[in-house]
Amino acid sequence: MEFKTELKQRQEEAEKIIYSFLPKEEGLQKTIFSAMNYSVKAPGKRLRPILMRETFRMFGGQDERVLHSFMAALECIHTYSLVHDDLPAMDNDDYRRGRETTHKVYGEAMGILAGDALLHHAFDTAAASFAIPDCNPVLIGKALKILTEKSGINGMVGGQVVDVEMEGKPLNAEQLDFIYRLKTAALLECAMMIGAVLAGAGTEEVLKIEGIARKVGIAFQIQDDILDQISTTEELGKPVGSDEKNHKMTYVVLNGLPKSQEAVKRMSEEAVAELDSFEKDHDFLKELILFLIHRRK
Ligand code: GRG
Repeated sequence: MEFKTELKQRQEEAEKIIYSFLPKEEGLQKTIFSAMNYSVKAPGKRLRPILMRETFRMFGGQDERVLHSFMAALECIHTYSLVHDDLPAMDNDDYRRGRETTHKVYGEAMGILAGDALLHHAFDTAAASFAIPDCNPVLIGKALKILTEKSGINGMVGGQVVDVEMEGKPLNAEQLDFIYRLKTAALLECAMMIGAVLAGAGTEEVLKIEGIARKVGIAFQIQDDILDQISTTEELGKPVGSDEKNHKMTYVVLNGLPKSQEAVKRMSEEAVAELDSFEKDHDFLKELILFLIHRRK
């Protein structure tokens, strides 16, 4: 099957799984359920759940029931971060994934609450997997720890804090690397590490996967910066030139476009070479990482 057809199929499968964990829009608080579902159902790439599932498969994972809970949980956390990132107090963006942002549709207070609700829903969804018959509670515990760490103060939130604090200030390469590693790469590390853990991979293997995902994540953020400069709002589904508007120092500002494009390619290829060294079946995962080098949205 052609890669793009296969990717679309996996995105559809991921969406079906994720949507099955979303709340019903009923009850007196139904506005929050509706805002959560609006945010998650906006057409995203579903990269993190797909990476999780592909890594799970690479390590020979079979029973996907627990995995599905974590795929949904991670997409809820990612979505909450986007909803909060778009708020007036942060990037103040009106469009995301080709639609009006959550706070534009539901108001700022409900935007904040929808992000909060998605974060809680994520952990509720992941923790509920302990009740799956014949599950392995030790592996679920390990996966929960990764989910918490990578999304929290030593992961995504920590990176966002430094990003916000450093706005309009000059940054050196080391500081920028710190922000990219925490703000963006941490959730990709989370995806691939949980996939590996739930499939029963060993500690050394999970550590190696973390390093691989870090490279993919940093390359992904640099490509995000590149697209913010060279793409269009129509193609991206969100405003371009947002980094300049927010006086953000990015890899592209620091190193220029050609060097940034080179870095995306180099890091992605290094990640793929390290994946190859596992000598496990990972054809789609490999193609996906290489596809991200040239992604247009
Ligand atoms: C705690 C108040 C509070 C806010 C948290 C942590 C945070 C806000 C924001 C995270 C920072 C962020 C948005 C990082 C950028 C990462 C990135 C490139 C996101 C876009 O990911 P894609 O392209 O999005 O996978 P789609 O829409 O395809 O899912």
